Order: sequence, then structure tokens, then C-alpha cells
Amino acid sequence: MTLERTFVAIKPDGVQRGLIAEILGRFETKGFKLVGLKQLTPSKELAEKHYGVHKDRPFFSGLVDFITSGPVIAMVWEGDGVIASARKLIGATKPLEAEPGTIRGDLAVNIGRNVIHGSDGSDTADFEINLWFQENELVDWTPSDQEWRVE
Ligand code: IDP
Ligand code: MG
Repeated sequence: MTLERTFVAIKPDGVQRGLIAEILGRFETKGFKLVGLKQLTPSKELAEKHYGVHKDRPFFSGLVDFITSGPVIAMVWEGDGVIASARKLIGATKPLEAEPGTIRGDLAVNIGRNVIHGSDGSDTADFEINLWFQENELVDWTPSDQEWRVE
């Protein structure tokens, strides 16, 4: 069992469309543990760091403008295999190619408005968690059903 943490964010379109509860519920009902949660409108500096890997792509400035345009729900989820599982729950980057049953497959149509972000690996998860959260904003707790979990 590899206990992991990943960074997930509901983008401004997800917030504006009233999808917060729907999206949070996908992770909660799957069985992952919420260890960080806050709402903020990201600064340009934060957005540019977060999407730094895409800085030479033609969509970069539009992406930064969009992600800074309104409130985002930033989250850290913890669990066994949560990094890859969150990407599966989220679905493909292009919502029209995302499988039904995934968040993007069920809730989005446009690549530039694909409602959610999730870290794509353990290095990016560490980087993004540290970028978006202070250590004291993350809560260590033990769900009372933890004893049911088996290898
Ligand atoms: P991901 O969010 O599935 O990890 P990335 O390739 O890392 O996808 O791209 C980051 C975000 O940039 C995407 O979620 C999407 O919002 C946006 N994006 C990616 N490719 C394009 C594009 O070709 N046009 C417009 N926006 C794009
Ligand atoms: Mg990505």
C-alpha cells in the first residue's frame, strides 16, 4: 500500500457552473480522504507557476487568464494510489474524448473549460501541493472506517 497525496482543483468554470458538490462527491464517495480544502482566486504568479510546464504553448496566456478569472476550489486528497486514480476519475484532457463516468466525460465539452485539474504524477503532486498550500493548512485525521481497509 502506497499512501499518496495529490492536488486537485475545481477550475473557475466548475465553480461558476455550480459543480463543486458534484465534483467533491466523486472523490469522497470513491473513498479518498480530504486533507486540504480552500477557495481562492489564484494570482497570476501562482497560475504561471502552476502551469509553468506549458509556458511555451499557444494556449498558455489564455489558460492563465482563465484560471485567474474567478474562484477556484483547491484540494488535497489522500489515499492508496490516489494520484493515478484521481486522473482516472477526472478523465481525458479533451472532454469529448473523456469516457462517460469520468468527471470531464460527464460534465464538460470544451478543452479550455474542462472543469478540473489533477496532478499527473508524484513529483507534480508534491510541487503543486507545496505551491497551493501551507503545511498548516493540511489536516491529518483518521476516518473511523480506516480499520476496514485491507491490503
Ligand atoms: P491536464 O489538465 O489533463 O493535465 P494538460 O495537457 O496538462 O492537461 O493541459 C493543462 C490544461 O491546459 C488543460 O486541462 C486544458 O484546460 C488546457 N489545455 C491543454 N491543451 C489545450 C489546448 O490545446 N487548447 C486550449 N487549452 C488547452
Ligand atoms: Mg496537466
